[in-house]
Amino acid sequence: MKNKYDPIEVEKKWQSIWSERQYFKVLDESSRPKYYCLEMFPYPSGKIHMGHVRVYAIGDVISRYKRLRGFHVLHPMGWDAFGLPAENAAIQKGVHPAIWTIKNIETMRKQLQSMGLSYDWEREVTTCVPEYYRWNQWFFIKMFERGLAYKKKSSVNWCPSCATVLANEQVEEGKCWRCESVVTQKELEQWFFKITAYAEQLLADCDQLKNWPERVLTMQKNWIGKSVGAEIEFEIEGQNRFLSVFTTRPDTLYGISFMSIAPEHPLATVLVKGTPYEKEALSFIEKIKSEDKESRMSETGEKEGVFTGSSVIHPLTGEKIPVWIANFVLVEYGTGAVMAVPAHDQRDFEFAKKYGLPVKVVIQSPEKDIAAELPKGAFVSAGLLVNSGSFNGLHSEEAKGKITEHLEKKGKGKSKTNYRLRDWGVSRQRYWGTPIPMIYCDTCGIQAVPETDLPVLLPTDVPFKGEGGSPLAESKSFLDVACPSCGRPARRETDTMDTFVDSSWYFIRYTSPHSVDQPLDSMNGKFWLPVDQYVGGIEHAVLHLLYSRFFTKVLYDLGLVSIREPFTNLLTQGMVIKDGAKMSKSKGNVVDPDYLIKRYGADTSRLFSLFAAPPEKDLDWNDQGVEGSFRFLNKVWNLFLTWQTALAKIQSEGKTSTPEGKMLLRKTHLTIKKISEDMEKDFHFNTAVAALMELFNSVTEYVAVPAKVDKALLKFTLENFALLLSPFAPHISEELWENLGKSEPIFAPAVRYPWPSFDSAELIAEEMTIVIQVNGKLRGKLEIPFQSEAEEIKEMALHDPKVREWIDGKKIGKVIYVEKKLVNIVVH
Ligand code: ANZ
Ligand code: ZN
Repeated sequence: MKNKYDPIEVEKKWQSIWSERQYFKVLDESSRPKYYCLEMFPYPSGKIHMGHVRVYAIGDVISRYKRLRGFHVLHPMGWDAFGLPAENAAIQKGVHPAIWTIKNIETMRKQLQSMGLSYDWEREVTTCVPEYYRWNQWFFIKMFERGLAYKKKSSVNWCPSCATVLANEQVEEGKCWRCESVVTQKELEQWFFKITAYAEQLLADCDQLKNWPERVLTMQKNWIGKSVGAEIEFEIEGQNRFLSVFTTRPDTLYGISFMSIAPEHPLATVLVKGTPYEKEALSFIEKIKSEDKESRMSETGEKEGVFTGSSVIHPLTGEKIPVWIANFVLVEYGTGAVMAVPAHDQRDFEFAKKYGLPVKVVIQSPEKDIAAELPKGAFVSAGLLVNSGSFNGLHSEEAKGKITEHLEKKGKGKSKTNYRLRDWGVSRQRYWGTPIPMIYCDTCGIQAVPETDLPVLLPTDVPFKGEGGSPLAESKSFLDVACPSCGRPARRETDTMDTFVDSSWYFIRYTSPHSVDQPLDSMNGKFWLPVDQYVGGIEHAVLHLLYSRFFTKVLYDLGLVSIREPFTNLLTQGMVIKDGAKMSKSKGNVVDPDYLIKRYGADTSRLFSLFAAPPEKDLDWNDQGVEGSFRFLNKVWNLFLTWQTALAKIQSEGKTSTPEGKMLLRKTHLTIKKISEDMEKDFHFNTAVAALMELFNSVTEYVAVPAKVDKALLKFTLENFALLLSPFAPHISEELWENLGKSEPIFAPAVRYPWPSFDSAELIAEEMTIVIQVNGKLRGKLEIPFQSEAEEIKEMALHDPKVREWIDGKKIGKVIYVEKKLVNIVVH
């Protein structure tokens, strides 16, 4: 062991040993229990940042710990390699996206390797290579065949000056990122995945995800947004047509004072036709259509509308109800039309106030007079029905069912469940993504590319101008193809897939990364899936995690996997914060991991990021903290160094005779217990590291008088120390371990499972004697376990029968406990 801790040297040494001996290469079979630990793979932007260091350190601790516990651990890494930045770089700098991406991957792979992460690099998956994306295409075709991939018109962001479709990320405050023209909406035929067909399963199976953060489950459930209610038909006056609405409050049916429909509703233009309101209404429709949906829907947004000039007939009372067009009604949700009940819905209330429409109370609160409260706003809670004909007096909940039943009998309505979830639009008018494997033939229509012709390769002869439509349409060699049915000239689809498709199944591909003729080997899938522990950012709480769940269910139905849920446990790590803000280039508060690793080493960087906060909380960066972790590892190094020679020939032993030795032994077992528990439960790595630091302090105290040291015990303690430290700071731990005379490294994939176990007998230390005094006079004694807590000891003292004779009937004042010595009870 060198005299001075040199992390660079130690880390280089152990990284090459691990990799030369292929310690982390993992076979697809084992007699041991499997454990699949996965961190979300990165986009190859070119450089890792502290967020990466954090998430990959977390995943590595878990993987290494599980390995030491005897699990057969799959811990892979790859690249989410398609996407916009590569294409933007091509437009701006003229580098081909493939070259840019591969170069970035190479840099980032080196950076990750310098962190000493225990990946099986032979399983590396890169999504932008044909060997991977051909399976995206294959899944697409399978889904197309089952009606799960389909085409429909939908609006996209359009820059009129670049004449190009823009991704949402390319729209900055409503303007084009390149030319700053105002972005408009354009209707295009686009491909969709029918995720809505799985809405109910995706919702119901949330119950199985017991080890997902509640917050993520709530976001998923809200995103799916199940609403139970009724669809009700309203006859349009004077026409032989019906306007259908979706409502979650059929109990308020008697409180309708108008109808509101979306500007995009197909009946909107029909209803205004020939009425005096036609002109005003049509210009309103045009105006609203161009507005941003989010602000239209927001609670605080201004409610606006126009009267159509038409009315519908109330299905139960026969009253005439005016129909309005309103900006806050969305055409995609429900039926795109709403029965407005201003007394009991806040948006309808604001709308009614603004346009002077009537407000009718039909739900009465048992506590207060709703009519009197109305000026404050709508009464949206449940209550008892009033002004509702034969339904008066019923409670809202009961009335919902009764009224729906009644409407159903009359053929005017039925119960209905709606989901907020929309189908997943996967078409992108971009180059750097998976080509959608479809062909258009004038004679035969839309055809899937025959499976034998996969992959449909991305052409290389495409100019990157950032103008015009889909870049793929510029490549004649790509575009022209023979129709697979009739052989006549046909055209290829030029859209590419949303890159979320790539990341929806990469965790499955890791089980069979080299499979050539199928997306995965089913035996491997059976062995490894599901992922036991997934680690990633909360920003993926909805899209990525929902799409992955959807893909898993589709693949299950295709008979490709035997799991219905991909991730058993989910850990969402917090952000890395500095000076009160998330680290980012624009804030100028970034800490460069490369610098950190060169200056302090990977072990210090890992240790700090694990120690500074529990994984799921934000981590506040501070440079002193890094220094502190570095100093700690230095002290550890020096202690081992000091004892190296003295311990060289000693056989370690977990028992001893001196009281000091016993205390240290107990501390060691307590630390093993504490850290093992922290690892198993909620991954409290920060407290685990703190416990290690405490153990270190105990060792330092113990060796302060070298003559009294029991060397066999010290060796035992140091061995355990190195093992306990190893998931967090693996390189230095291997070095310390080796210097204790161990020939086999800690992480050798061994038959032994080196994680230490604690001896509960050692935890129950010998008893200690505590003297009990009452007002300073000796009145009793306690023989109690050594590690009893202060509160517990005071309680026992107060209940001791001998002591009770002196304190019963008196007023008890202070109870003072002097550590491990005495309790003094003050009575008056
Ligand atoms: C009458 C009513 C009375 C409503 C009342 C609410 C309270 P969720 O829970 O989100 O499903 N709604 C229906 N379709 C809509 C659309 N396309 N755009 C905007 N709003 C729409 O909400 C369902 C409720 O939202 C429905 O129930 C409808 O208003 C409105 F006291 O109908 B309700
Ligand atoms: Zn054809």
